[in-house]
Amino acid sequence: MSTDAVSTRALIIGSGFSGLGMGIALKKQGVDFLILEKADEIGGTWRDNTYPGCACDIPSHMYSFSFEPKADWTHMWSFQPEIFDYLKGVADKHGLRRHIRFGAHVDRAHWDEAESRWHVFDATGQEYVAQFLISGAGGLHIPSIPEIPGRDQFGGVAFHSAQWNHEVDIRGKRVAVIGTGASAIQIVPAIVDDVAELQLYQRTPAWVMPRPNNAFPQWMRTVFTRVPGVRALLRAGIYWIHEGVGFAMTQQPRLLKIGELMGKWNINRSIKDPELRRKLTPDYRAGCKRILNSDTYYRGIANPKTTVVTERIERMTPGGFVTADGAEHPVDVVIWATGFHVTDSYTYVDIKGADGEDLVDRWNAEGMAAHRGITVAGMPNLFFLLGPNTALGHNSVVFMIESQIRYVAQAIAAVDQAGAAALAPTRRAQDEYNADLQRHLAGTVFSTGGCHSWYMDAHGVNRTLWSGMTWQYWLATRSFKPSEYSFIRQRESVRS
Ligand code: N01
Repeated sequence: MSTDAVSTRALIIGSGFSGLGMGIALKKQGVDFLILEKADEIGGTWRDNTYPGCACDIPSHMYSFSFEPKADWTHMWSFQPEIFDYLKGVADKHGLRRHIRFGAHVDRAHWDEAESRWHVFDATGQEYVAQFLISGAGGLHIPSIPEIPGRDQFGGVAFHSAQWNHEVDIRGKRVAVIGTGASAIQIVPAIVDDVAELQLYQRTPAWVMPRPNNAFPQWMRTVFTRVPGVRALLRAGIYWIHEGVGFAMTQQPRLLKIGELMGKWNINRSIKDPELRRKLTPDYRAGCKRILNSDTYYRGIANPKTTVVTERIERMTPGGFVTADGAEHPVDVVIWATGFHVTDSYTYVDIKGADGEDLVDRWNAEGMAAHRGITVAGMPNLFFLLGPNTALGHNSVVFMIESQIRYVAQAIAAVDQAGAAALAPTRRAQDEYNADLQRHLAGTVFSTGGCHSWYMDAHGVNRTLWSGMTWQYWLATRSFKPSEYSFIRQRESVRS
């Protein structure tokens, strides 16, 4: 340990919903901690994504901490500035800022067995030492831009949806949006009126459900604020409606046909051209990829300024795109709404656990897997929030994060109670848990729905989504089970 290393008991990576929620829990538990944040502000995904139209596709009364309700959300599905403000308010209220090191981009960490401590380094070389290391980095923060031949020759402006360049004036420009995922469907209607021409490059159409998102009238917000129980009732209603969708996705995929009828109705009410309707209608089961919701996306497409390009992009030129049919598409601005490095996100941090074992090598060889999505055999005192197989296709990930935070807090308490230095799940417990998880996933729409999605890794194994409903995950993580763990005293090996 260098002389200027910063020591604390727990290090948390990231200050989004996960990192902030974990910080609040550790504060309550009296565990000294530091949050390492790569940027100069808190907020994670809700700080980074500032694209026009950016909003949450889960209702805000559910997509918020259960212990920090906000009665006066302006919309059912709030826009990014309001969610960002909410998180800043939570950080301030709980006095978290003094626990945060901004500009600390973690790029490597190793477990020192003799000391039973993690040594963590940021990109500037600053060293941090802690007994517990908790990643709240999530899996949707490293932009993915396709390697299209000629991309570096493009003479216009190009940026990723999560790195929106607000210096660029898109008014009157020929703009290309690449991708038709959750980000793109919000961007298209938000910019179409401003641009001269909008080319939307679609590889796979999404199922997009209707979503009326008018602002809550003031009287309703007053009721949520003043009448006891109403807001909680709304949250419960939202929760169980989404769990109903989760039931269909994970137990009865055939029920999703009902959603497909709604999706088709959503297309038909805005799009009159039968050929365009055909292009926009998915040929896979709804839910196989993330189900999207918007009342404005298809209207944006119906705008005469919009062209949907379904031919494969072959290459880029200084002036735009050339598609597989040989057509040239001149553009001034390219917006990559092409998603994130998800199943390989772990390769961006170098983590070495017990006996110097490299987590990247392990997961490259075996696939990304953790015990209950949180801890990893051979990696003492390392915890993941929104780790492997804990993302959702149907409900609020904040619910999952809260379950995990509770579990991590219990694990830390268990180490202290046992008078140990560290713990790691046994290989057996982790393998049994994951074998069961994969068995359940095999019957879900994510596996059977006939699509290609970012839920799957390079080997076609779902390493991202939870296999059931969220209350089942809550049950699976509600109480920490010491019997699934090896407890480690200093200088002891953790291999089991
Ligand atoms: O990214 P995506 P996103 N040529 O990966 C296409 C969350 N989120 O940023 O489907 C042409 O979903 C790709 O095509 P295909 C949410 O969890 C949440 O939109 O692979 N196209 C796809 O259409 C979401 O799922 C909110 O065939 C290419 C698109 O790019 C996740 O973030 C809001 C291509 C990428 O879609 C990611 O959403 C926004 C290529 N070479 C996002 N490569 C909330 O409201 C990729 N594509 C909570």
